[in-house]
Amino acid sequence: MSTAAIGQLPTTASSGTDAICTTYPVSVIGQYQRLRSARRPETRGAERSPGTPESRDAADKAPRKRISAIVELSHPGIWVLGDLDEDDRGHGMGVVIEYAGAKGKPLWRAPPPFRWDYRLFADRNRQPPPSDETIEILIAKDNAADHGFNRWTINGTAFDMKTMPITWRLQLDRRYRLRMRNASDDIHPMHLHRSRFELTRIAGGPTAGVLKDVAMLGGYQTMESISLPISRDSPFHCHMQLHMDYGFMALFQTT
Ligand SMILES: [Cu+2]
Repeated sequence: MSTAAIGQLPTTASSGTDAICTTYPVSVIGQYQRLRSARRPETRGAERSPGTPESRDAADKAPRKRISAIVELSHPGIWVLGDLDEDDRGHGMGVVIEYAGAKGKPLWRAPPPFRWDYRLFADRNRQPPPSDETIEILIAKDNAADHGFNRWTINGTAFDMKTMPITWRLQLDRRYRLRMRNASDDIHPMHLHRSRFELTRIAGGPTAGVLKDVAMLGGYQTMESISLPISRDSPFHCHMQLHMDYGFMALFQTT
């Protein structure tokens, strides 16, 4: 899920400076760095933050889910900027932040308990536009069904990469609500290729103004979005390669 490794390419910083953290392929940061904002409305796939930047100790990250953030560096030393999960972090999900002149081994300091919520970035004054039609998307897993690998289905069908069937035929002048229901315990970064959607409901609550092309769907959760016009021939899939390769994909054709 990541190409970063602890000890690889240490980032040197001076005390008190801010580092623009737009490309770190990591999930979460320790309490001695603070995530100050995540915003760039013009960036495809980034959280759109119409209000005041939020300050957080951590951020959620997934394959191809991009976050534009500023990391405040105000505690000299050598720190690990990495995944909250100790096992994943130990296998390379992190980078070292090294202040100029600091000596010693990189330290990890766990942040306080943390729960990510896209609604941090919502526009509370916005009413999402109505949809012309709802597309129901039920995601399920068949454990070890394909030569020992898990097989993934959307509405009961594992996508066939050889025949590439059209799953939904849409009209360009219609607006679609995508209702994604996750009948598995895995988290999936849901991706609509070449198109974006606006989150309208997540984890049981309404929201508006968050534009994404990748959004995390939690285990056994439901997420709804309103599509902006969906581009012609847009694949819709989980952005974890193994899930996509084993059936977790559908194809929209818009005319
Ligand atoms: Cu997945």
